[in-house]
Amino acid sequence: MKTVFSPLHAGHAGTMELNNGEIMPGFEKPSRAEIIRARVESEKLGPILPPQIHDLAAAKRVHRADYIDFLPTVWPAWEAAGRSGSALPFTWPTRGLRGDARPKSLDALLGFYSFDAGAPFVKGTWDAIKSSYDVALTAAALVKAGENTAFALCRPPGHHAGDAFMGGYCYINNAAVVAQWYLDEGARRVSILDVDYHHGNGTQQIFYSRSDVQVLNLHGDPMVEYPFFLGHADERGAGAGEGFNVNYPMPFGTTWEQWNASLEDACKKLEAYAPDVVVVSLGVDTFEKDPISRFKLRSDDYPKIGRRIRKLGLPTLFVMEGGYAVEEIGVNAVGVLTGFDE
Ligand code: OKP
Ligand code: ZN
Repeated sequence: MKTVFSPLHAGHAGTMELNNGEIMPGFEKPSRAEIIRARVESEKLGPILPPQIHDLAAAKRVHRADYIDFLPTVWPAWEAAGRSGSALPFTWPTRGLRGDARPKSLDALLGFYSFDAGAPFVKGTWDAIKSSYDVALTAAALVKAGENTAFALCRPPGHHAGDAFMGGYCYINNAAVVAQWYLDEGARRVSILDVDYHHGNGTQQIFYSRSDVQVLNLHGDPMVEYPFFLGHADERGAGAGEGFNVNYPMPFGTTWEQWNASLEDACKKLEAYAPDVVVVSLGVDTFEKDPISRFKLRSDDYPKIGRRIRKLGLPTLFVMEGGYAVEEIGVNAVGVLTGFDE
């Protein structure tokens, strides 16, 4: 399988995040993508291609235009204000406040366009976001052109980003962008299978009222796990989208056996939906040694995921999302891909 990768992700570096009451270096760091890229090479998965540059029209098909236009302005405005460190919000228009009146100051806009303080900006962040988007669209085009699969080695990830909000390391929802792009290119139905440990709240929000994108999500129970405020089993879609959103929240300590039962059910629902193409939001933070997650998958489980997805017999695009056990992230992510390619 071909991989699409851009070195521009590396400028999104030196970020900070609030974790357990301390400001610390971000878990979502450049070495993640570099180690996956190195493993793609050493496993001889296939060629690694640079992305083609795209305009932002495809992003604006799933995100609000004012949100997308805001993203490249953040760091220049932050720097112009004489600030350094990471540009982060500290206040949000939650219940009881005005979420409709777009404010003017940068601090207010950061809160207006986010749901948490988990999407920091440094100097290279916008170029990394844009490169991640270009990587996703370029890999999507390979599958459209006839490859049975491709790997979009995206960084930063995307599945927490919604129509007009960032959060949880995510800015542009790459999986949502390519799903919509396939529809715009003539696909009738697309399935997004999100196997990242965290619920893909952004992806769910974007497609919640629609029947042309089926969203299947396997994740830690939001009653006890980030992003906490979405991802319950009773969220099944709304209106025309009723039945096309499926959540599989699972408890801390979930092992392969239990996780695989959810995957199997999701694959059955996917097969019944019979999409033209499958987009996999590929997170490997379900791994037993992941530093911020609580599932217990092992390295030899990842090829099994790839094999099961292959059995669907559908054109499949893998889009990289999370995974923070950096030492094993290459083995685990590429394990899914080699399992698919066997
Ligand atoms: C992104 B993806 C406080 C804990 C919040 C945010 C996790 C975002 C995960 N530092 N952690 O789904 O892998
Ligand atoms: Zn995750």
